Parts: sequence; structure tokens; C-alpha cells
Amino acid sequence: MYTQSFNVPDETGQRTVKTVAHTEPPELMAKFDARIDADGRIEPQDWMPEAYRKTLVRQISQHAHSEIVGMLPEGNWISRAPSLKRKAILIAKVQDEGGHGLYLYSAAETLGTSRDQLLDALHSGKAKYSSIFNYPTLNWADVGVIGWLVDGAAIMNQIPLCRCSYGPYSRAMVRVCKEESFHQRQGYEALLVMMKGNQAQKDMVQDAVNRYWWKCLAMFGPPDADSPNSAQGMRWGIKRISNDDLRQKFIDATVPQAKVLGVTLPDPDLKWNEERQHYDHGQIDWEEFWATVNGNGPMNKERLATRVKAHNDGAWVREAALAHARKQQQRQQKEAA
Ligand code: BYC
Repeated sequence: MYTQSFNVPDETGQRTVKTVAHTEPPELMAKFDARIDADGRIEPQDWMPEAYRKTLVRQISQHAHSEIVGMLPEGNWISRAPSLKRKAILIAKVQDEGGHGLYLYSAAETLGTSRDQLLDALHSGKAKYSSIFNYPTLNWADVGVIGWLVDGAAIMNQIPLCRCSYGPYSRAMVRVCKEESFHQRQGYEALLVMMKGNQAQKDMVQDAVNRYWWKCLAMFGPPDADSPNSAQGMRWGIKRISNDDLRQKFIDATVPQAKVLGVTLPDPDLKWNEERQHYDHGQIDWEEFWATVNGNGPMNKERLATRVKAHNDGAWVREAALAHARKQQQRQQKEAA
């Protein structure tokens, strides 16, 4: 359904934008730029400009936060899944998202920022995470729609990240994308089953699609013209495809899937443009998007409070793990003496 191929071509001209002004040592900078231009990978032990490091910490940590906050809307439905099969699938999916958070926090830590610092930024409301997780999951079809559309949008955005210039991030993304692909398929399959059910079940699916469609389109970030980080991210080979181009790819891939499923997409302006060979679409409500990103979406406060509580409730586990590690170290030192 979604390609797992990594040979996404760079868009013409995207790599020719100016770099940020910097005061880095020119020789090291030239070596770094040459490696980026040759599509090489930067590893943790390599020299890198501070702005590149900062951009990566920002993006990778936001991504990690999105994974662990993303566990919450679906986690709410584990106790109410309609069958043992659906419950087992949902538990596995939510666990996978926790795993993705761990790979990504580890990748961010290789850049010299500790996990405690990253989590503090999330818990104090300073750090961003994906806007999509600030909406409620009102019925069981929402779980299917999150799989189909939210994970579908996430894969579209993440496949190009498998070729990101920072080695640890790109390697983490390979595994994440494989798992997201399963997540997308299970969601679509759950919806196919509901669409073969009674009218109430079909209505639930359509209602969930209506509520989630526009929010999923906004997941790709602001339009290219209003995206302050895109040009530099492209220059550094962190981003490979622009926000608008990824959004278009997602729409083009999803419209035929909606037809097979038997649902409509809530956009009267959605139609095939023969000349462009793409679907045209209506206006996204960017005001609503920014309100949500800035902490004023329907579920922001609840999501953050749940995360903070989970972290505080888990303090004894972290303390026990540290005490165990200290004991082991003492034992090893004794044996070595
Ligand atoms: N939500 O200059 P721009 C998942 C922020 S799903 C919140 O275009 P950039 C999952 C952006 O951070 C999703 N904030 O930025 C699925 C920036 O703010 P700062 C997680 C957003 O970085 C199912 C500002 O707007 N995926 O994992 O070039 C279950 C200007 O934007 C959003 C990732 O994080 C948004 N939707 O591009 C569980 C993928 N969009 O930092 C989990 C990795 C934009 O300047 N990230 N902003 O204050 C990326 O690819 C890029 O960071 C983005 C944004 C495309 C998201």
C-alpha cells in the first residue's frame, strides 16, 4: 500500500539553498559540507556545526515526544477493544510506539542532550509534539482511522527520513517505518471489516474519517512558504521532501484507498487535476493548527497531564533500576579487586 523503497529522489534545486550564517572553523565546515553534498552520513563522533546539532535535537526529540504522546489516544481503547484479536493487535501497536520513542530518544542522546533534559522540556510544555495527538478518540473507528490515516501520514513523512544525513536517526527510521507499515495496514483492515457491518458501524467509520482527515493533512507541517526550518533542513539532507510535496503524495495515495473502503473524504474541493496529475484540495485551517501546536487544542492539557503522571508514577522503577546497576557495579569492582 505504501512503498518501503528508499529511493525517493531529491527535488530539483532543493539542495542549493544558502546555509545559515555561522562562525564555525572554515576547514571543518568545508569537510562537513562536502560530506553532505556527497550524500554521506554524519555520525555522533564526527564534527558537526552547532546549528546542525541543534536542529537534529529539535526534530528528533519532537519526533520521540510524538511517539510516546501518540500512545495515549489509542491506549484509551485497549480496555474497550471489541475482541481479543483487536485487543492483542492494539496492545502490540501501542507498545511499538513506546519502542519508537526509545530509539528516537537514544538517537537524540547521541547528540549530547540527556533524556532527562528532553523529557523535562516535554513535561514543562516547552517542547512540541505532533498536533494530531491533541484530538480525542471518541469511538472504536477512531482507532482504525488513526492506523489508516495517522500512521499512513507518518510513513509518508518518515520514509524519506530513512535517508536522513544523521546516521543514528536514519537507521532508527528504517525499523520504525517497517513497524508503521504494519500499523497502517491493521487500521485499514479494521475499517474494512467495520464497513462490511451494519449501518451504525459504517456511520462510525465515516464520522471518524470526517473528524480526522483535515488534522492528518496538517500533520505535514505548515505550507512550504511558511515553514521556517525547511530550507536549512533540506540543505543538510535532514528533510528530503518538502511539507507540501509530502502532503500531496499522501492525498494522492489516500483518495483511491477511501474509494475501496467506501467512505467519502470531507473536502468538496478534492478533485483530480489532469494537468497537474495530482488531486487538488481545499484550504487547511492553519489557525486551528497553530492554536493546537501552541497548547490550546482540545486535548493538550489532558495529554500532558497523563504523561507527567505516568513519569512520576514510574519514578520508583527508575530508582530501582539505578540501585540495581549500582549494586552490580560494586559487585564487579569487588570481584576485580
Ligand atoms: N505538530 O518549519 P517547519 C508519529 C512545528 S506521527 C506540531 O515546517 P520542520 C506517530 C515545527 O516543529 C508524527 N508541530 O518545521 C504516528 C516547527 O516548530 P519549531 C511524528 C509542528 O521541522 C502514529 C514549526 O512548526 N513525526 O510519530 O522543518 C502513532 C514550523 O514548521 C507540526 C515526526 O515528528 C505538527 N504537525 O518540519 C504514534 C517526523 N508541523 O521546532 C506516533 C519528524 C510542524 O521551529 N519531523 N510543526 O518550534 C519532521 O519531519 C518535521 O519536524 C516536520 C516539521 C515535518 C514535523
